[in-house]
Order: sequence, then structure tokens, then C-alpha cells
Amino acid sequence: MDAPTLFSPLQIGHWNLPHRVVMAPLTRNRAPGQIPTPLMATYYAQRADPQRGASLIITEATPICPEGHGYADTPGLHSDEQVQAWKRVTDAVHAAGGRIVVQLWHVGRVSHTSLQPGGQPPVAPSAIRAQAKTFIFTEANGQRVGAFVDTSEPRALRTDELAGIVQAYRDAARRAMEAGFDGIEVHGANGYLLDQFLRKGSNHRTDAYGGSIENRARLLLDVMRSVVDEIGGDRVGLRLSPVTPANDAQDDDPQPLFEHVVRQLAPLGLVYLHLIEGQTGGPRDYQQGPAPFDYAALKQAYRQAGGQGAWMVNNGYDRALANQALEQGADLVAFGKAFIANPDLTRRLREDAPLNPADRSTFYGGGEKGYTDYPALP
Ligand code: 8OZ
Repeated sequence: MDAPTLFSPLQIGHWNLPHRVVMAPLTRNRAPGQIPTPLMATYYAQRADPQRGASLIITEATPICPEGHGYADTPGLHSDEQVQAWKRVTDAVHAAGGRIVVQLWHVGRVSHTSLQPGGQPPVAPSAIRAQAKTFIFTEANGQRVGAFVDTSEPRALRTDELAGIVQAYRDAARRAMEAGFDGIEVHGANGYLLDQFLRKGSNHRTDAYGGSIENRARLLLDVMRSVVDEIGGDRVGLRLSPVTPANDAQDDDPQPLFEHVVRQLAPLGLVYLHLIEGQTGGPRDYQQGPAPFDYAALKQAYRQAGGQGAWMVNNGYDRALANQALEQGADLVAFGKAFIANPDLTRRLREDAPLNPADRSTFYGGGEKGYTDYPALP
């Protein structure tokens, strides 16, 4: 059989995807009060018709509980009001013929006291501050202005609090179904809470959730089993970033850690695994540990353990590199910045048409400019 291209269909779980071009999760900070807006519905709907846009949209990272927020104006999924507001987004996407999953997020220590309930410290596996910035709004001359600031010193979660974290993911998965999403993606990447538990640099715990690989992977696997039990594996994906240094993620031996994770995931029947290769938004050959990360070995570990989910890849892909990845066995390719600037990205890739450049100054915060005003081809 010929290898698939970006434009070959794919049947996974109960989804019939018409092609392999996925819209990656993209934080845009346009949800004041943590409530999705009608403008967000317009933005996602513009990218939802699979003839021109994504075969699958993954939403911006969406906190599962108030403590899970770490950036200003990110939309949550922990109240009835948010469920109703997301319903407008999923309805608009479905009306355009699209499919959309919500990315479930808990930032852990990558937060700021000003964003936490009661101004409390953020929560983390251990009380170790991340060498990272977060995004808040402050007042200057009566104006609300965005600013990147150092993250706050976190407090270590008690062992008896972890069941509550798992329950918050389960509740968010249920709310995602109520809001009309086609599924969820758990955000296990980029140095946020679940990734903080995975890695030695941020996890110095001495209970059953720290120390060995098995222990550091425990919270992520508890979460995955819980959300699969709630909504079924065929509606659940997971994003991982084995070597990224994003948000001060550090581990000098990621290969056996992530191979353990995917082996344990194999029996859950997940719809896809989503791998950020290299440094998020940076070099694809970024290395942590003694050797370059072996993604083929990771995939083989998953398949050998019986894992059948689609293998989604991400980070710096263009048309040629994407087709090469599909030839080498990837199933789906997620595009980020290119989807910000090109609502009709799939059409442009198919026709090999030029892409609109993305304007970084409007990535985070603001309104229509740099959000819903990028032109499609006539
Ligand atoms: C950019 C800015 C803020 C958050 C991630 C959710 O890196 C994010 C994020 C990206 O996964």
C-alpha cells in the first residue's frame, strides 16, 4: 500500500478524518473572566471546514479548575457558565462541518499568585519555583496592559490532595461532553503540572508519586485512566513533549521515562498520542540527557505494548517535512502558527499556495486583530 500523504483520509476510533492536517492547541488569551467568547467561536469556525481547514481542531489549553490557571484570560472548563459558552464554540465548529477536542490543562507551578484563588501560591509536585515567565494583566495609567512576569514560588501538593486533582480532570472530561466536544486532549506536555510530576527537575517527592519512573508517571496515568473511564478511550488523546525545556522542564533521562508512560497507556485505547518533537516552538533536534531522543523507539514501545492510537507529530512542520513524517509512519501532523495565520491552511498546503505570515505581537491577548482577520484565499 502507498504511504499516506497529508491529504489521505484516516479512520480512528469513531472519527472519519478526511485528511491529516490537525490544528494544534494555541493559547490566545482572549477569554476575559475565563469565559469563552463569541469571537472565539468565529475564530474556531473559520478553521473548521475540513475542505479548507483542519480535519481536527484541538482547542487552546483550558484549565480544569481555578488553581489550574497560570495565564490571564485563558478560558476554563470548570463552571456551568463556561460549559454553556463552550457550547457556542462547538456548535459553530460542527455547523461548519468540523470536529473539535478540548485540551485539558493544569499549569501547576507555572502560575502567579495574582491568578490563584485567594492569592495563594500555585500548587506543584515540590516547592521548587520554575525559572519561567507567565502572562498577567496589570494596570498602568488606567490601562489594562499585558506583561510577562516571573512565576511565583509554589507549594507542594499533599498526597491526600492528588485524588482531587484526578477528580478535577474527570469532571472536566464530563463537562467537555456536556459542552459538545468530540473528545479531549490531556495536556501532559510543556512543563505543566503532569509534566512537572514526570520529571526529576521538578519532582523531588518521597511519596508514591516521586522518585522512581513508575512513581513519577503515576499521577499522569491515574488521570488518563480516570478520564478514559469517564468518557471512553476513543474520545481521549494525550500530548507529550519528551525533551522540551519549556517552562523549566528538566530531566536527564527522558527515554526510559516516556517509554514506560506509553507502555502503560497502550491498554487504554486512546484515540491518539500527540508528540512535540524537540523544543516546543524551537529546534527539533533539541536534546536533554545523554543521547538524542529516539521517537521511533518510543512509538515502537507503544505499538509493541498493543497501543493502537494514531501517532500525531508536531513542531515546525511544513508540507514537505509533514509528508516525510507520514511516509515514515506518523498518522497525523499538527500545525500551530501556520493555523493562526491561515484559516484555510489545508487548501493552501494542497495547492502549494503561499502562506500568510503570523504576527507574533497579536498571539497573546487582544481582539479581532491577528485573530479573526487573517484572509483566506478567494
Ligand atoms: C504559549 C503561551 C502560554 C501557554 C503551552 C499552553 O506551551 C501553552 C502556552 C503556550 O503548552
